[in-house]
Amino acid sequence: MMEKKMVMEWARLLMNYKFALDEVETKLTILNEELQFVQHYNPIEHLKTRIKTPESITEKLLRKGLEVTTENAIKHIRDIAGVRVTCSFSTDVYRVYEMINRQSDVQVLEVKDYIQNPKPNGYQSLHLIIQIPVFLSDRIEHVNVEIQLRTVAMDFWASLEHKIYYHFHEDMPESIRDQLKETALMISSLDKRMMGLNEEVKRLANPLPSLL
Ligand code: 0O2
Repeated sequence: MMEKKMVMEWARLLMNYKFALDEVETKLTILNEELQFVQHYNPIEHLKTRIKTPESITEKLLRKGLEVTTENAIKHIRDIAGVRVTCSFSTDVYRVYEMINRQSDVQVLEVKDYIQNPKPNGYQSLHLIIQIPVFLSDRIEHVNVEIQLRTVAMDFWASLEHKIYYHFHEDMPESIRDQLKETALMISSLDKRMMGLNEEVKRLANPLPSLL
């Protein structure tokens, strides 16, 4: 009986995160489609959402030395619901961030700018923890969602690094570590070149009239 109650508690918790994720996905899709309509330009290339599995939540709580309860999950794990937003250029990353930040029902709780300050291994992304209200039948739940924003090139690097990390964990050979750092720098410079190229094309090409 006790077990059934716990299962229901976790199912409800995950459901709330799913609702929050649906809301954030809709917000981002609206921004992208509206900009496509008024400026003939879509800042977002891909959107991917995921909910952490109960196993992964449990593992993270135990790693933090915490008891596995829904209260602790809500309080201490801010990335149960996650959205990964891939943009063409880093200017788009910050543009999407600004648009989200301006929305009155969104509270930005935390910003980690690994683009301005990459991680020591070279990882780049802009991470936001936001909180949004989810309107349920009898109450409002304020739910945290992690948004990771990055360019296509940063995403290419991060997905390869993730696979490599999976093989070696903390014992990554130095030569691989060095090559990852080197390729991260190449990604940065590629992003800058592509952005410059895009600016030049915008200057030279006949723009479609903006509807704004
Ligand atoms: P998954 O499978 O993507 O969910 P915190 O969540 O704050 O306790 P941390 O590490 O300080 O832990 O958070 P941070 O730095 O914001 O990173 C969280 C997520 O960013 C990770 O989630 C990864 O998705 C991604 N990330 C962070 N660092 C790296 C990196 O070096 N390489 C790659 N490829 N991804 C990174 P999870 O929970 O680790 O995994």
